[in-house]
Amino acid sequence: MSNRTLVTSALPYANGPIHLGHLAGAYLPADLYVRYKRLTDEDIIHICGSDEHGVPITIAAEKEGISPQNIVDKFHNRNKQIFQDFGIHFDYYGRTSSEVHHKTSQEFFMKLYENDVFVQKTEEQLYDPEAEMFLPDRYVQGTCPNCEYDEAYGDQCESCGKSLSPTDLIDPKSAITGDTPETRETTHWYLPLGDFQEDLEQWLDSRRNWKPNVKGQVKSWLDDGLADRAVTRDLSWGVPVPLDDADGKVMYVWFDAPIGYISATKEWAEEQGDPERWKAYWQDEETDLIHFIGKDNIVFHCIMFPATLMAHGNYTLPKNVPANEFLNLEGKKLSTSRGWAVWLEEYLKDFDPDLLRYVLGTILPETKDSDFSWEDFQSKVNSELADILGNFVYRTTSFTENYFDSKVPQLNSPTKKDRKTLAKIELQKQKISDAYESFNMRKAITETMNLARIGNKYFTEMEPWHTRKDDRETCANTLHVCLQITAALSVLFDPILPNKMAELRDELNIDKKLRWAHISGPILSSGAPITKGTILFEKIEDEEVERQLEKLKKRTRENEKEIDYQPLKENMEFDDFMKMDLRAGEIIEASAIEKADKLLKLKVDLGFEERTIVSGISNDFNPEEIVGQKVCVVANLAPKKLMGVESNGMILMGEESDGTLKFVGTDAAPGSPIT
Ligand code: B3M
Ligand code: ZN
Repeated sequence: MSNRTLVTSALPYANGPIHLGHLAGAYLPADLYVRYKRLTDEDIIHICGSDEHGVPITIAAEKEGISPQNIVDKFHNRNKQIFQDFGIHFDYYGRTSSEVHHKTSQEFFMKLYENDVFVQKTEEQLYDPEAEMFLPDRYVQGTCPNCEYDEAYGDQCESCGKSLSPTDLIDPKSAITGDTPETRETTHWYLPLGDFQEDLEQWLDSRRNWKPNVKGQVKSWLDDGLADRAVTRDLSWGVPVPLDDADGKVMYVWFDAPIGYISATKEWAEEQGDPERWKAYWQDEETDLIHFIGKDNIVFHCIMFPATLMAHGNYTLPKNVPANEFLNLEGKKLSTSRGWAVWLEEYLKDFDPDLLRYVLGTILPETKDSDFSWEDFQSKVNSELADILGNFVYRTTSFTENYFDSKVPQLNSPTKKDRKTLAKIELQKQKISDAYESFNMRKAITETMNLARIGNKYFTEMEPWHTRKDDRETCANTLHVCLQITAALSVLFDPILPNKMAELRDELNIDKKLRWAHISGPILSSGAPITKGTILFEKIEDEEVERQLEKLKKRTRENEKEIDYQPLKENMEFDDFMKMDLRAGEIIEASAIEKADKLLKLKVDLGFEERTIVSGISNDFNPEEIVGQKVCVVANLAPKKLMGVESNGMILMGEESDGTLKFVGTDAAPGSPIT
């Protein structure tokens, strides 16, 4: 096992502030992991920074009417600060507009160019004559050729998850002028990913302990065969392509952004006064490179970037990419544009960062999408942090102050129960380590809280309030055991609750530099002085939860006022309508479709037969919850293949202004015509 690790967290676009979805996807799990590893004295650094290029930046700048530079300056500083306030610790927070980054990515580009890796192609691309520019990526929207979703972007369809080129879109429209673009010829450099297929497959096969959802997604990309990917764009914002014949061309943001991890490591090494040190993290086979990202970034980190590193040579490849799924809010998909999000800056005005670190940590979307609700937040703060951890620590320290003169009592002839309880510390420590090592942060947190549960139960069963009167020795042993557990908790909980645990270690007068190995203990020596604990966690009142919900709803109501309802389509003839055969049906089976983010494969009972229908509803519904759902089906729609599955019909859905989908239901028996 290596003992040097480089952890990277996805570089957030510097086009908006950080919200709960970002935290749950990459930053909190990465920080938990790094803080744990640091306690084990491993050589580990955590690198992040702002992604300051690409269409997301220029579109945001255009919306705000300021320059791209102004946008990135504003959000780089804001986001750096907010991560710090929330206790997400990076060894270095770089930015891709830095000189070192421009130089590093240009060196990469040139090395690949000189190695003859790129394919240069001149092709027709979409062009907006009024805006006088080509329309790469999100500058164009249209209908997805794969699933017919009509707001697909030029780089990806958010409905079926397929990655696209602008020219794939049916009925494309410029995002700048709304006009239908024309096509013009332009030349670009492509990374022929197919050339790396075999090496990528080998590399993936050699990786152990990956999350099945990540490995599955990468495997299915590979199974489909890899196509050429353009690594340059006709844009004025980005890292200029360092070739003579490349005027007005910059690198594709997904080519330069991951190289940003390397640039930031170089800047970190420079700051350490050891400019060559970055090489140990990037070029030494013994170093474990771990990328924490959200699931929408998997293809870039598991195919494109590794291929770039292979093409360059001399770089280590990622050891693991523990990508998370998405976090929903109050049962609905997060949407920053509609105000359906909780921004970190806003959260920190009302609550302590540690509370959210804990609660979010227990619901991280590690294997499937998960949901954050304020009610659950309140319940976990009150019944877990306050009632279990806070209560245990408080009753232990205040009892010690009141009846043992604020000193750790001696352990004399402990009973089997005392010894067994003490041994639980080591047992839990091991379980927690295993969970962190396998990127199972939720489990690590649950097992950490379980030690506080064990302590609480033991305290209650031992009834020290009785033994203190007639059995001093037993009482002393009870408190000794509870204090050792408290001390162990102050280290075990450190990755999760760094601020609160620093306070607790102060109260216990124990060394701030306590490491993971010390947990095996005993940490406290008999007779050592401790201070009576303060209440670590205050309970959250119902009114506070209501206030947060109201804030969220008010913001979306305000946003809703601005909603432009879709204009009505043209009238149609009665006879045309009558061609449509609508039937009542019932979903009898539902399952996810690999790699298709939004699609579910449904089996629908239509009375006279059972049908397979593919439906783009997986963002709103889990397969399990919709079995038994009564639906209206367009039953005579011509069959169509979606992501390799033949769909025979369409399920009618209502779509609310925030994109939330609701079934159009009917109580009629399956097969009944809907007229
Ligand atoms: N900025 C996308 C995102 O924020 C992108 C990540 C880059 S990581 C190299 O989701
Ligand atoms: Zn699609």
